[in-house]
Amino acid sequence: MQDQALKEATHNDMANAIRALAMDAVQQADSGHPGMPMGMADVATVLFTRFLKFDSAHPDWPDRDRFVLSAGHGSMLLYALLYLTGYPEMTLEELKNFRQLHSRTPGHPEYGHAPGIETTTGPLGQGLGNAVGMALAERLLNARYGDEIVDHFTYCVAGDGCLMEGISHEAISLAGHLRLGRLIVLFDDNQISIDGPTSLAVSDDQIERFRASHWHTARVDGHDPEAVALAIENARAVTDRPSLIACRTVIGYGAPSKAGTAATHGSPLGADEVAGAREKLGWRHAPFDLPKPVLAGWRAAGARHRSAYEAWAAAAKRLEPQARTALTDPIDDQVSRAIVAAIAAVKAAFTAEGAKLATRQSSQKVLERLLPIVPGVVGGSADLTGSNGTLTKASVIVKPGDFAGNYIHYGVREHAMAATMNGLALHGGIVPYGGTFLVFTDYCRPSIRLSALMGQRVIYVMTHDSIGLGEDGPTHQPVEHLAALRAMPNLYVMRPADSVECAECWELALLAKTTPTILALTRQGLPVLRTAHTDENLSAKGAYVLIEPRAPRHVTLIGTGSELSLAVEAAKALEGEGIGAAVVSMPCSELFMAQSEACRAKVLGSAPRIAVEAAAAYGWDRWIGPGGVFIGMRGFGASAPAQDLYKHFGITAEAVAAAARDLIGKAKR
Ligand SMILES: Cc1ncc(C[n+]2csc(CCOP(=O)(O)OP(=O)(O)O)c2C)c(N)n1
Repeated sequence: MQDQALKEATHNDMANAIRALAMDAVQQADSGHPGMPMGMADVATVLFTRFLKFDSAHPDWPDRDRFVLSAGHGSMLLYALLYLTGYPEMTLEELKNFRQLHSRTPGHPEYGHAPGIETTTGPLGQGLGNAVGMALAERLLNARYGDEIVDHFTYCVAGDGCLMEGISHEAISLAGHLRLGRLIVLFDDNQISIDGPTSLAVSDDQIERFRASHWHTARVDGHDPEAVALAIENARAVTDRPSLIACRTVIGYGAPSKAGTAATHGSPLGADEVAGAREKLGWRHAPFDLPKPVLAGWRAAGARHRSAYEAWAAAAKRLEPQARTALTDPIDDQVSRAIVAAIAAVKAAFTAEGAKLATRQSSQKVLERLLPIVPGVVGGSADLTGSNGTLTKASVIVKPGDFAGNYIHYGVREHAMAATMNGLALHGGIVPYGGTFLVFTDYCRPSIRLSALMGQRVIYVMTHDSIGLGEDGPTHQPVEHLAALRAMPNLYVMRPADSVECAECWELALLAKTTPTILALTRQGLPVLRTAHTDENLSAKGAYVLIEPRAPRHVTLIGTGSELSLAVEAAKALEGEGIGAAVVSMPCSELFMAQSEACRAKVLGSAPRIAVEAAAAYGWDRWIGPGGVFIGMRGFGASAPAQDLYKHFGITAEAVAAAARDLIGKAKR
């Protein structure tokens, strides 16, 4: 029955249904991008009706093919496809509410707004990076679970804009190197972007570019369904390289006077042009009205793989329960408990040993302990493995075409590393961590923002977190980065002060299901400040009192990371003078913000406050309050041994103690 319906609906009618929905929804919203969906309707119809393995009734099928719309402005293409193929949440009403508040159809596809939206796209090129991550996740899980459980393709629609973005270079290069044969990019080669023809700004030979990165390539007429189908078939057969299919299309296909021009890119076509397009396409139906056979054909496409889904579900049932859960939830309750127990043991050992360690080293030691108990964790570094401490004894390197490992050499590709990690997390079954220097969060930031916006558990191991890195100098010394990262919603910025806090922060990061984490770690050694062991994760509240003075609190010293020891030293000196100085450690201000007012007030107290952090002051006013003092950086750093830099910039225990005396004196006056 279903196959019959699919046979009876003609390709043209099915593609025109996408075009009509796109132009009508944009018209109704009076904003949006009709050109791209109209141009790519033929390619998408071929993909969704003949190849894409999915079942609209089971959008969470772990072994579904992934479809990533990297050219996110063409969101109506995706929404139309989800509606047509019968995803229950994507109703006609939602299409009519395109771009309206609380709809499932925002301007750009947003992960979590409706099943079938695999990732948030809009910032061009990010989707391509995510697709690389998904294709990599598929191979990694295939190596663990076998073909019966994980064996799918990742398709990505990218436009000229995606391919002009720098991230595309990194992503393409990484995918080609790793030989991700299950990745197929469909390039909407319409030679138009916003300013006009792409020839205004770019003249790359994309085929040659991809070929140079070891991709299989093909060029087709994107309006010839058979040619597109053959190209996809060929691409699927190439298993040792990713594939690019450059689909030559006409933007706004069907619009009588605007097709092929930038006028269709990002504005409604206008009533006359829409009417003309209906005429030209031979589509005689009212807006949002779809003839039954066409809708039936599409719905049949949405159910084409039902029996494959059922076969998969039966195979999945035969898995060990833990392995089955791990496919979608690598850190379930059982693994969470194991993590908590392991962290408590690591903390106890750190406290007992009392060794001075850089937090990047403590982080590595924690990972050594964690990796064997959390098999879903996949690490890596952007060519700073030794510096970041991201490799462990349990790490096995992923090599081109060999995906049995759990560690990725991302190369010097920070941006693609971050976008790939988003893809790994979004795919499910994997919790990614990856390292570089904290200063290069700037090179990852657009992807970090998407980790946060999508609520993905991605762990950024960012070492060399201040002037404390020393001789490499100001190009490598983060100053404003902590403040900039703390400004981002739904991102935990954790700056542990010693090895014990470092372990606690790892636990928090791994258990933060819907929030990414930046672990800001030191290059230089730090003393253990948590000298009394407790199983309790004191970092969980974001800040806590490390030292409460015997004398009444005259002043509260707040520190993070490497500077907490300066606060401790200052407090000791002040104690000798009869000044009661409390020391508050604040490894994560976001978590502290989430505490009750009463809890925060208890930690911070009512005495005057001094904060010390080898970074910019921005944001610290909130914690030191009016009249408080901040001791930190006022400009860029310099190249010198770390000790000299701390002295030079006045970030010392003596400076903290002097500021405290001054502040107390003022308070007394
Ligand atoms: C990083 C980023 N920069 C700029 C934009 C704004 N923008 C949206 S679409 C677009 C042009 C894209 O051209 P193309 O990929 O050819 O899409 P088409 O015109 O074919 O729809 C631009 C510059 C964006 N979304 N993301």
